[in-house]
Amino acid sequence: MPTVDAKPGPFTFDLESTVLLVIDMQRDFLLPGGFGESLGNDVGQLSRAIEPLAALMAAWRTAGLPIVHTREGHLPDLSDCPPAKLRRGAPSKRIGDPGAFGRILVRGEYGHDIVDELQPVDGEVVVDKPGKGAFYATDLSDVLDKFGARSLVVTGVTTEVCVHTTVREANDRGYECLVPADCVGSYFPEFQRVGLEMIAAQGGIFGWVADSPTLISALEELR
Ligand code: C5J
Repeated sequence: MPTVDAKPGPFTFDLESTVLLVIDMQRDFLLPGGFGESLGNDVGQLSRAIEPLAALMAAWRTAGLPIVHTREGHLPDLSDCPPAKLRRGAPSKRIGDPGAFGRILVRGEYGHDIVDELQPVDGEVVVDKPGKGAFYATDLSDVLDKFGARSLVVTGVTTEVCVHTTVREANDRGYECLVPADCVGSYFPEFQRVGLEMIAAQGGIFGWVADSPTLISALEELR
């Protein structure tokens, strides 16, 4: 079984039961001129994760391992968006409002979809989620059961919001989670640092943190 150097200690995983989860690498969050930037965020803090994540996904596919993507967003009639979430933020920049890439975080819109560099390939599952956590109101548990997953490599954006919520949900469900630090991103450098520290603190209270080159090397050594 491959083992990678990680914090708080080595992470060993079984190739037969490990899924790469790619959280919300959507244009609305990542593209210049889009929703994320319109909120005053520096999208460059997120886009720096694209290249390492693309390399990890390529290595994962070469190893024949499963990748599951998620997208945060809502039905066009917004019936799956709680009023409290809908009211959040400045008017004209709320979920469902027209944005530079279509209605903000609405399924089927250009901005809701995954950035070109990280598009799923045939056979990869895409889970649409209305919340921050990928398990809430989705069939992710069933999808992971079909893959026999016990360990998850969790990547994507944003580190302290949807990645963290999903890692916490997964940890409570008994999955062992590894987060490659260079494959997750936050608009806020401080949240990125602290978010990663929180995962590995207290002996790995939520999981493990490593770097993607270490993980890719572990996969390549098996070939
Ligand atoms: C946010 C996410 N930050 N995918 N969504 O609203 O982290």
